[in-house]
Amino acid sequence: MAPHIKTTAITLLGPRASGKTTYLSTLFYFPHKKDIKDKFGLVDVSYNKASSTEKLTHLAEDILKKGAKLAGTKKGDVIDLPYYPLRIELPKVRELCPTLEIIFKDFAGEIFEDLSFEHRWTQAQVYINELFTNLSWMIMLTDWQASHDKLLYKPAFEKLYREISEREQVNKEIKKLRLAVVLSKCERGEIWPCRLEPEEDLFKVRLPETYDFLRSKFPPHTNKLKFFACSSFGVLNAQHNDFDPRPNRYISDDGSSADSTAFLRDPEKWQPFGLISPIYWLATGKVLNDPRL
Ligand SMILES: Nc1nc2c(ncn2[C@@H]2O[C@H](COP(=O)(O)OP(=O)(O)OP(=O)(O)O)[C@@H](O)[C@H]2O)c(=O)[nH]1
Ligand SMILES: [Mg+2]
Repeated sequence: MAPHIKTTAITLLGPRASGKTTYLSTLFYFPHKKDIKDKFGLVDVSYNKASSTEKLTHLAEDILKKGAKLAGTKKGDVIDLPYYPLRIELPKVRELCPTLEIIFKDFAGEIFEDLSFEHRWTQAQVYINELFTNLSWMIMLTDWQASHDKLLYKPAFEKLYREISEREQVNKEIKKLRLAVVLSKCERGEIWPCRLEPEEDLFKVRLPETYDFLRSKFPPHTNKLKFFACSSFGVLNAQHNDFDPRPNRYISDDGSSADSTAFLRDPEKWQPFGLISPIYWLATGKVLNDPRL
């Protein structure tokens, strides 16, 4: 029988502005719980109000809904890396595991980028031990230009893989490591129709070098790697299937980069997509059968 509660610590990693902190704040805020209640029961995401998590929900209120600018996460000191505990109740997935207790550690994007470039590895080195304190990694990517695929993502994964295989030799626990690789901001028109089969329709097609490398090292039968798509913003009217799949996103016209200034177009229709699926798989090794979670 599946255990009733699973506790999992997750390392959240990915390049700058890939949407990691926004993902966490959306997850904590969980704006669409009433909309998915009929199918899933009242999914509850709760957290300790006194902890660092309080500021994540402010972020959802003040920045995403009202459009203030979100500052990137600072690299900071290894011992000061922010971590966020939360509990997710999934009343209607009883046959698997209805309660997840999760601790997220949010790594600044700069750290992932340090891994990509040989001359910056010494800077990354101090954080690498910290990555391995958790055996569940969620790696969030967002761009798909060939240059990112080849020069940013693949080299970072090569470096991480080398570390994983070296450490496995001396610490057998590391064989339990699982990687959820997530394409974020999937409300974008070109990729929204591909969100349901992210491995085949997004990663294989849009990020072929990174995909081939990862799959060659972590073949499907190992169940150590899975690909996901998510969007913290979602589309308008998502509950009516694809009736109005315009991105629920507004990009300010003040001339600043779209990467750092996107916010919600209609906060009343906030329906994020795919937030819980990668967490669930990391925690249990099993797939939730509805990606809206
Ligand atoms: N379109 C869209 N934009 C998003 C989404 N999630 C985040 N963003 C925007 O992406 C930008 C970067 O988001 P962050 O959450 O700060 O990214 P990060 O990965 O934490 O970045 P670092 O802290 O620098 O590593 C912000 O302007 C967000 O509003 C999404 O689901 N869709
Ligand atoms: Mg951040």
